[in-house]
Amino acid sequence: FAGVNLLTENNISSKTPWFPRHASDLDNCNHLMTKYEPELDMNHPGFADKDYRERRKQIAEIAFAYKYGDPIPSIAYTEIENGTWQRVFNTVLDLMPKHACREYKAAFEKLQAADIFVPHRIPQLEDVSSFLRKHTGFTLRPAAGLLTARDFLASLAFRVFQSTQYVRHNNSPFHTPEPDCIHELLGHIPLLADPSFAQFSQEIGLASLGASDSEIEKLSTVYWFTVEFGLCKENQQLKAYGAALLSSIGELLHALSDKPELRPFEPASTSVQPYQDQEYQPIYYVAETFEDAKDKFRRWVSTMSRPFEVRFNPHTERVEVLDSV
Ligand code: NLE
Ligand code: FE2
Repeated sequence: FAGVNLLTENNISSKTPWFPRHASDLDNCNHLMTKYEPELDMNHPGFADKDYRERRKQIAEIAFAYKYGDPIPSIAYTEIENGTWQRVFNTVLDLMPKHACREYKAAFEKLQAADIFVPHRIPQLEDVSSFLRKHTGFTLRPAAGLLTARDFLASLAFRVFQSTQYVRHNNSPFHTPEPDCIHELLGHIPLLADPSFAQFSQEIGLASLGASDSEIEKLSTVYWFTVEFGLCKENQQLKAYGAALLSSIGELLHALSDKPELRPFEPASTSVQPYQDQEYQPIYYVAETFEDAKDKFRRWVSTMSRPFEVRFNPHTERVEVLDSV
């Protein structure tokens, strides 16, 4: 690292937004967006269901109390919750062979072999976290709901994925606009066990540390159109790798129909494409491969304005700040 100096705290301009330096600082990265709270949103399927709202509160308490280093508490999921999981799980089993990318399928099989993915019960986050740690060094933290983009992306820099633990309402198993543990588990977990994809996820996170609000907006848009809703090619055929497609049969079939518009993934234009998060997407972006998406992403990130660089030290779980060269 000739020509690169470690910066001290003082070298970072006071205009730089605060960001976590150690994985334990993620205890402060749990700010929620309130737009999907069943309590506040009349259109939420749980709005009129008092028991459902109580249950959500109970599970949210676990995330609020959670501190770095704690094991993630288990949840005794109800029969209804396990039933919702089973319905979604079985449809994923049906559609995955034809429509999911190869990396997803390979990791899915490993999760089945480890007895983590089974039809009749929702996997516990602690078991999933140990599984991921062995494959890519990713771990999970429980999150109470949809987090701000800045907090969520920051955790990825540490190979930490903040995961919800509650279950979608049993009235809407095949599509929900907000994240829930079925989305995290069936959508995100398999690819977080893939080394190339894990690396891509971490790089988005690293780019977000100390970034301006408008850059955070661009990075979360890239995240939206790749990690959440991305399509890729395999032998001339379109496959899904986006988590929100793989956890929602409704949207997966829509994405692969002739209805939406498909565009090639180009970070400069993808990052400024407005999107909505209530209904199926009208536009999807297609990556050649994860490696190609990563290369394009790296080139684009290097044009961002941040006056320093960061690297993650996995031995100390610390982010080191470096002079730009
Ligand atoms: N629409 C997805 C699903 O139903 O699983 C969740 C999206 C979370 C961003
Ligand atoms: Fe997600």
